Amino acid sequence: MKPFKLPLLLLILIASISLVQAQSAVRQKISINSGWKFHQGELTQPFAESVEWQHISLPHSWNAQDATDEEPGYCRGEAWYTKELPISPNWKGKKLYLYFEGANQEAEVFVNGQKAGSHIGGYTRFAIPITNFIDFEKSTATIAVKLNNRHNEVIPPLEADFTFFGGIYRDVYVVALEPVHTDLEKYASSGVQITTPQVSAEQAEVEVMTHLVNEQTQTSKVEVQQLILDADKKIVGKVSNKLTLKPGLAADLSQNIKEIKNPHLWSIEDPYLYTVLTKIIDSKSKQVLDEVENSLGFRWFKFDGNEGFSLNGKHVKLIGTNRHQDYLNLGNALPDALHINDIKLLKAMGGNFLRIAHYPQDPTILEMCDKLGIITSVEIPIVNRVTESEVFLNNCKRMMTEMIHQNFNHPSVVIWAYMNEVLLRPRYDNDSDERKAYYKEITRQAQELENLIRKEDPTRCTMIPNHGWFEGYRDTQLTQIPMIVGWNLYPGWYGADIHGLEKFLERHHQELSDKPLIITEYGAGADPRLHSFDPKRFDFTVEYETYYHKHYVEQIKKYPFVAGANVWNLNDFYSSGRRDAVPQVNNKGLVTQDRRPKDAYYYYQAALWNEPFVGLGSKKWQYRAGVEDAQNAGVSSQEFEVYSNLDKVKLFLNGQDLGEKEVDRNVATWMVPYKKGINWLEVIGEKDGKKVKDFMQVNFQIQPYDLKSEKLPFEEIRISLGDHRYFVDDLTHEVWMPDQAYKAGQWGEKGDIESRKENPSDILGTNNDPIYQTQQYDIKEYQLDVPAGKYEVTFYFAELLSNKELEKLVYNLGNDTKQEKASKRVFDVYINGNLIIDDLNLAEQYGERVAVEIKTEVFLEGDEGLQLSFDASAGQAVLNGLKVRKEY
Ligand code: GCB
Ligand code: CA
Repeated sequence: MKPFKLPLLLLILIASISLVQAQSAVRQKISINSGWKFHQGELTQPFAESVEWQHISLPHSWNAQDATDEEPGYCRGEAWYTKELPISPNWKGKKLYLYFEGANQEAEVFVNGQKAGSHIGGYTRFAIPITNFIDFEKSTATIAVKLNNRHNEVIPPLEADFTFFGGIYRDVYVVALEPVHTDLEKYASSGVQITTPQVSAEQAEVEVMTHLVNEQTQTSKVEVQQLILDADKKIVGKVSNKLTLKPGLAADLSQNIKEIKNPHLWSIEDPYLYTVLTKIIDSKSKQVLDEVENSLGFRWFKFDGNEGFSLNGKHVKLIGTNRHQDYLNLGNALPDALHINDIKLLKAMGGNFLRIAHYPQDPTILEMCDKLGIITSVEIPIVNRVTESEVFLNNCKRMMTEMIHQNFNHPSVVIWAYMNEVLLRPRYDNDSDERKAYYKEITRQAQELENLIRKEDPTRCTMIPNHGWFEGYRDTQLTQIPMIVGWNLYPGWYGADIHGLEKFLERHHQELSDKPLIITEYGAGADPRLHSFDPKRFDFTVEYETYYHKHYVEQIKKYPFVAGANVWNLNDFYSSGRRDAVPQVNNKGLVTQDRRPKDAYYYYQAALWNEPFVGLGSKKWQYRAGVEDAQNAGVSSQEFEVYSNLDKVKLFLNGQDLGEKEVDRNVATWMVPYKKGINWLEVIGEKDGKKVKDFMQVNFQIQPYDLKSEKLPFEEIRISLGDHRYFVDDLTHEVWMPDQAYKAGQWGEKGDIESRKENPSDILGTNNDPIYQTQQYDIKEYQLDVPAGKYEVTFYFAELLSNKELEKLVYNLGNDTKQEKASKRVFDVYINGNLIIDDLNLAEQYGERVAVEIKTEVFLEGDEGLQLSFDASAGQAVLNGLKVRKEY
């Protein structure tokens, strides 16, 4: 065989690559997510043969199903995980750890039957040393984790508007280290803390603090080397120090690299990252004992009470979202790819800001924010209330310290936060002495946490996010203690007047003029199945959500002292106590639980993008229905919005030009004359010769203006009674129309159309809750002027009133419907005088809040149409929905 010669260039390449190869063989970190077994429930003898185990892989959520079914509540208690961990012979003489990225929320870890360690808190990482429990004679070690997600008064969060899933729901690793290493036990961090004591466009200084451990029995002489690499992995800075490490001790070493000339700054538009490579080298043998890598971004920032936020000396308005970590049907157990997608989704929206609320999240989140240029705030999960105890406070402090150490080196992080709306659900009676003492205790705890952050990380800002009770937070000092005040503001959602927003902001600026302000939350709920051309507060239509956000974005942009704002929320998320249009879900997301954008998401693209943008409104509303125009036979005209950042845009319907419109505050509006069946909509905008487009298909069902029309024969109709909204069934694509007062030739309510009821409750036995959540109350006659023929008529009922103790619907703050007392309700239903349903008693025959669907067939010989009548012998008759389908 001929000797193989590498060309010189290639040799150089290989050399420079090997120089910076990140994961050295020194420090081993391998995931152990596969091959676990799971047991739900308590175990006194975990390894008895009788124990039943289920095969699972991590990440794992044990409530993925039971937190979303129709049974209220979900399992909160003990469960066990176990796994046989293969032991590598290479691990002999090394220091071994199990490294958990997150387990909710009290964990005890056992190795070969012995307790190796424990951790409290569901959202921070932890590293359990296991070396001493391993038998290197054996090929495996038995790992067991006892985990509990019960309510615990000393562990935050105590209560909150999200579901507390249980499980080892993030990655787990084995980490194998040489006896001399950076300290993983320093709150499960990398053991390296990087700061930039001085940074400008011309020059930067880097300080690297390394926490070292020598777990040998003899003294170790080492050299600690810090290399700063640019994005091309070229060395731009270097420092090295010799050190003698005493046996069994930890030592901290601080090293400075003074002159990085013309640093490439990290910014939102250009999130340039350097790498700091930390090496511990044995002075004698020159063997590398440990090597860790951290990213580094050169940037500086400022929050100002008048001027808002600036990054690297340039003013920027921070606009983005909050994010919850769950996903449709997965609970909290997401593969990394889904976390990564979310940050891409935020970036694609034009967002530059993320409030990671209400708890620290998967490590990929901040990695992606660093990479994509998204400014972040991270917080510990104290939500709604505290417990007056030192143990509680100490747990909070521990979480805070873990959060800071674990995420310290991310240039994207600029704020550490704590205590979300901590005055929302106070303990004790109003005005009682206990209440006053409780408020004092909150202030004390806040001050302690504040002091802790300032000590652990003086390079960042602090923040407390409050609910909209100005006096309360001011008087308890919670607006004074942190550096930034966060306000969660919901005027126009929970509060009736949307302009309450401006009043609140101006008040803050007047009374707390030097305090930087962030709108840490604002949002409105929307179920993508619900639509309206006359959207109303709390109706969960996509259109109301968009309306709400338009108003907020305008105000956020208008006030220079508003440093930033975070939509609540990027995604819809599970909240088991909620009874909205989708029960057990908080649907204030700009995208759904499976990350399908709602209109407001596209609106944000128009409002935030710098590149030319056009987007069709209600792009996901692909099945629509409407009444034929009075003047314009065969078509039905409806309002249609386009979102854009251009001055003018053009809309086409089925190739026909509907004209050019001016864009006013990112929105242009047309009346679109749909035809029956498939319609194509296309919008075109142009800037500097560059065209941008968007298109969609709408499948339109037209109700004849005269139901007896021969040109446009009647086929079928669905009406949600007591409702002003359209509802599209996800599964069947059937469109439910809003109800109307009777119009001759058409259909409708013959009595008082205003006699309606609605009740946001979980209607059992259906996914189409919104149809049943509204009803026509005290209904007497309903008429449809359909032509002769054979019809299938379907009635939809639900008893909305209940005397059973309602679960406290704490989060439905803005819902004005009073819970009325139920009383006996019995009624008959007739079609054209014939008795169809006799003595219907919904509560007794089916149960309260149960979806009831009853269908029948009728034959109409003449012109009489369908006359539905209701006759109550007790209480009032009700009807929630109606479907009429012509068979022939
Ligand atoms: C808030 C809370 C958040 C809730 C949100 C809402 O102010 O901080 O946890 O989910 O309101 O939707 O009500
Ligand atoms: Ca209804």
